[in-house]
Amino acid sequence: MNLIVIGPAGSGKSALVSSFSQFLKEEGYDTKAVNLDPASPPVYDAFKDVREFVKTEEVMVKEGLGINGALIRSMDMSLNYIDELIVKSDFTIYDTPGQMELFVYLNSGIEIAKKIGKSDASVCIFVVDTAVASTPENYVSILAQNAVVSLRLDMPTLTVFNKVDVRKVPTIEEVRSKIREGGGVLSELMEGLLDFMNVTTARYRTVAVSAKSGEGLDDLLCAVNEVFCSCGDLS
Ligand SMILES: Nc1nc2c(ncn2[C@@H]2O[C@H](COP(=O)(O)OP(=O)(O)O)[C@@H](O)[C@H]2O)c(=O)[nH]1
Ligand SMILES: [Mg+2]
Repeated sequence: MNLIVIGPAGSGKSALVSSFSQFLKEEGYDTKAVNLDPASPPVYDAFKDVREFVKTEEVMVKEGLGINGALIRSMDMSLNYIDELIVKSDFTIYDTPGQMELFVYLNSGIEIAKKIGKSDASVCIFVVDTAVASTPENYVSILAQNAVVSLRLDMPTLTVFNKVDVRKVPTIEEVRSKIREGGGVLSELMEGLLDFMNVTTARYRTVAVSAKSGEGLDDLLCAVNEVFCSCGDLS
């Protein structure tokens, strides 16, 4: 099975790849971590690393590009090596670039996701920093972003709230009642955006983890299995 870890910069994608792959190994699964971020060396033991082929800092120098141009160029170049970066194991966990826009909005990012998706049963783990989801405005924005990721990557997507060692995840009822308290035009918009939840897994359950303390990783494994079962990919 493939797990593609995606999410806003700093949400803890790489930290989660590290702790979840460690957790799965300890559970006895053959688990491999793959780094698909050409701009950052992995903070875990990567079985494959896109930086063996493409390093963003070198692209900047060689092609005389600024950081944004070099990131885009690096993604396009990474696509040429994707066949060498896909590995089969019980769980292969793919870490993606810090800036999720690179993966979600660039054609090369989408092509990479498609190639991974074709190689085995795949699920996207959308990682959210719980602190960022703590206001109703931000919570609904995150749900909307999550829906965009599912649509763009055409893959089942699991919403995972990270860093719960720092802050508790608000319940959907708490978010809804805060929106209603707020009143006004924006609260109508926000309540409408809450419907995005229906196209995300936050609708079924909240997966709350801490990549730092390891809390909730067992529940994340259950949630991953549930996604595969509901998609009919797990016999
Ligand atoms: N407290 C806490 N910090 C975390 C957790 N996960 C990641 N971080 C920190 O958040 C920052 C960004 O993490 P990183 O994995 O690099 O994020 P990425 O850009 O999404 O790959 C780092 O300073 C991590 O140490 C967590 O579960 N709890
Ligand atoms: Mg990272």
